[in-house]
Amino acid sequence: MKQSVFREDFSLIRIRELEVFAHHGVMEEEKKNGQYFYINAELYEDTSGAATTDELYLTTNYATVCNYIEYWMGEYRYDLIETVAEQLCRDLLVKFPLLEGVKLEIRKPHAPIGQKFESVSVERQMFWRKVYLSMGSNMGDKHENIRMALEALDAEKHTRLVKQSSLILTEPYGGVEQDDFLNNAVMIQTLLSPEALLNFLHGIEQRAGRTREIHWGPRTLDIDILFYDEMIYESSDLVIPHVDLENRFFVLEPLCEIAPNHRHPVSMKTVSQLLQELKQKV
Ligand code: PH2
Ligand code: MG
Ligand code: MG
Repeated sequence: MKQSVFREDFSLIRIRELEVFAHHGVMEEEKKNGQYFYINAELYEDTSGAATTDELYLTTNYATVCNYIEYWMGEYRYDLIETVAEQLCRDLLVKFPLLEGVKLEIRKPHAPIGQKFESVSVERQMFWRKVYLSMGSNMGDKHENIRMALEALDAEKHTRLVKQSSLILTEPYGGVEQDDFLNNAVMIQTLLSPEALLNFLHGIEQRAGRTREIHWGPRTLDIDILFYDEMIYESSDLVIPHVDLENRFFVLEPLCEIAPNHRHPVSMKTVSQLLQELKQKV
């Protein structure tokens, strides 16, 4: 999605030096008296529909955005302009659904510091990230577990459910004797970082009554991150792309239904190619 911003049919709406009075700051006098802030914003979206039809409802109304920023800056009080930039990016992306990304500069020319200076500012950009997930359940009410997970994903305002595959029954993979799984794949958009998304997904698993006992054993609900944009990421508890996806029918089959042409960022093979290769291996 980040790349799509640079496609030719993308444009951006730019707001320069929007003046708003607010009370963000670390110093007591800043909190008490307030000061003027100046905001520069770049709003990324596909404006081609609006541009060809001349219809306002097909784009994001910059007047509404300016009003919202003014309201928002007055409504909250943060110590740091870092926090202001972060939270305002997030809230703009949630509030204005056509936006794919936002870049904000929060400028504070009257910050109370001893020296003469022009201004101090913080810049932050944030985009909706495209993420593919795999879900599986082989204990309890399997359909209900997956339905609950889909509902929870959609209910979180920093995550949007975009596409889902059909549900398939699969034989257990990995050598543990256990009941068949119900599996699917979904595409979401999210503003959460990989680690924050993982935490959120663990919370959903727990709500379904997941306990972590046997490795690869029966579970009420398992949600794995397959791809996160084109990111290649490794930490002690998360590896993206998923390390074993190319060996798993129960992942590739539903994924191929919703994203046959999506490319693995390391091998650069499409999902459909990976599935064909796995079929030939067995
Ligand atoms: N999940 C596992 C281990 N084995 N087999 C199938 N068929 N489906 C799964 O979701 C699954 C599995 C570990 O997460
Ligand atoms: Mg798993
Ligand atoms: Mg898991």
